[in-house]
Amino acid sequence: MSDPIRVLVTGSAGQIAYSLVYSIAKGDVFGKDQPVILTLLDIPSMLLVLEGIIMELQDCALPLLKEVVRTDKEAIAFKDLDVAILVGSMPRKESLEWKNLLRANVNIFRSQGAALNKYAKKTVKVLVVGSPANTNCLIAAKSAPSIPKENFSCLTRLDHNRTASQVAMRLGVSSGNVKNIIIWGNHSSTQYPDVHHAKVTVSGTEMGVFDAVKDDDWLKGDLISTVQQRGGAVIKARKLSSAMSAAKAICDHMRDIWFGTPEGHFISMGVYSNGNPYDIPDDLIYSFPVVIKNKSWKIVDGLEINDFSRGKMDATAAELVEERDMAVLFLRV
Ligand code: NAX
Repeated sequence: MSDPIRVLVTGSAGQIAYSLVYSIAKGDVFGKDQPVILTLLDIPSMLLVLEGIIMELQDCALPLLKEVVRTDKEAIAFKDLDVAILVGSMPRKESLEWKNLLRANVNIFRSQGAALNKYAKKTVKVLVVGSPANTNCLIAAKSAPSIPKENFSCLTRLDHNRTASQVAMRLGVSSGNVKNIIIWGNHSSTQYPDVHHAKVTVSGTEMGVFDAVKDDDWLKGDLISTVQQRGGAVIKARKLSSAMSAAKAICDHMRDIWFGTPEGHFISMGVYSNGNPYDIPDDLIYSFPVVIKNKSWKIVDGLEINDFSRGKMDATAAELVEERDMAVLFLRV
């Protein structure tokens, strides 16, 4: 068995982390022969909750789990990390204006980026989940100049999985038969779930999703709005935001970073936009189609973009530019 890797989950007293830490500790992400040392970071008032989570992890009797550390201190949490999954962020509240929410998150992710810079391994892989995930990720990356920007990504895999599942349900096939969905842009309601390049296997034959579904209005209308609004729909029904599906998406995302994407498949994740082949502005964390090999991602090049897609890709980019510009202003003060 190899040496244990150090994995941090922030916001670990929260509801996503409750599903996530179990999956990591039982080997669903880094493999069945990779021991892990888990660090759980949350705010001071949540330390007792973390105590309870540690007891439960112990009671799971998981052979790959070598140690669990709970802390509210960045100097402990970020030390020698191989992987950082940043889930905790300032939650949205009706009383909190969007600008002030962004300001609070800039402060959290600036501080955590600086802690990564100071304490983590330079090879650390950082996945940002806490909303607004793209901009939080950009701030963390900017605050960690000694770590390559390519090591940072943000989660849009939940949106990707939601799209695949909607298409699969529409055709009555398994979601495993759908591949190469793209989520472009921001993890927000401006995101663009794009199935122009997606493939589905129906009765043993692989074909384009447009050819299989034969309903362009649905693919360019209700499918997109359903995915864009899905988080809100889950909250309305469950009175809580998506947690199990978010944890599953985090596992999918990190497992693909660790082991690579299968030949002929691409997936969606928010990555640094500099030098991208789709004329998206530089200096954003924007969700693109990527393939991953040897723990490095590459944006899939050469996909044909029609006018419909172009408009939606640019609209979500404009929102990210606005978020970034405001966040960068807060960084300076
Ligand atoms: P919860 O409110 O259940 O948990 C958040 C946890 O973070 C709490 O325990 C809180 O104490 C902790 N926290 C707050 N500030 C912290 C800090 N500075 N350092 C460490 N911990 C801190 O939220 P949960 O449902 O788990 O969601 C977590 C985040 O994921 C939210 O921001 C949510 O909006 C975001 N999501 C992002 C998704 C994505 O696809 N990118 C999808 C799922 C989810 O909505």
